[in-house]
Amino acid sequence: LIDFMDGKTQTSKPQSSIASSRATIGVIMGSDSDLKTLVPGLKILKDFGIEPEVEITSAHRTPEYMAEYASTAAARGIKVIIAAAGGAAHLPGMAAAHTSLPVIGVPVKGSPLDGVDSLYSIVQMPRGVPVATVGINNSTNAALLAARILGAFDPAVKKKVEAYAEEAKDVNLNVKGTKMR
Ligand code: RP5
Repeated sequence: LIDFMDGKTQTSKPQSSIASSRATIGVIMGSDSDLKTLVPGLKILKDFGIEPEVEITSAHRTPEYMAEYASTAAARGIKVIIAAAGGAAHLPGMAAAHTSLPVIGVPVKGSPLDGVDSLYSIVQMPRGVPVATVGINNSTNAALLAARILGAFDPAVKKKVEAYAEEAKDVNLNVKGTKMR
């Protein structure tokens, strides 16, 4: 379990069983080194009042735990999974192979290939096993996309998504206005 706002992990060891929570979004990552990349997205979820379930589940180092996590997520009440990984980034795809929930992949920039390796690993899924892939390190868009999916069924979340977009519009107009002067 991760104290994500501090960007620190309490443990990176695989859990033998997954604690149940009332989370609707599962955020998983291949390593605790991915956590800092996810913090902007986690902050958005927090601002929206969405408490995610945050776990380290490596497709390579802890494959059984990764499979257990993904295959039991829907039964725990999770509606969307955000999965971040760098390098040979198999976690989002493997998670998608173990669940029918929507999976959003976040390619993490970390290797000498600057995240392009991760982007290609995540985006090039075989037909039939979709992963919605956001830009390299773009946990913000992953969180917003997850919130939009929840918002399609939850009017309170939809309102927050719309308010965020309105605020972004204002900020953008103000920035542009400043530049033009
Ligand atoms: C991937 O390998 C992880 O998602 C991480 O981005 C990358 C490097 O992991 P560490 O060596 O930093 O643990 O599986």
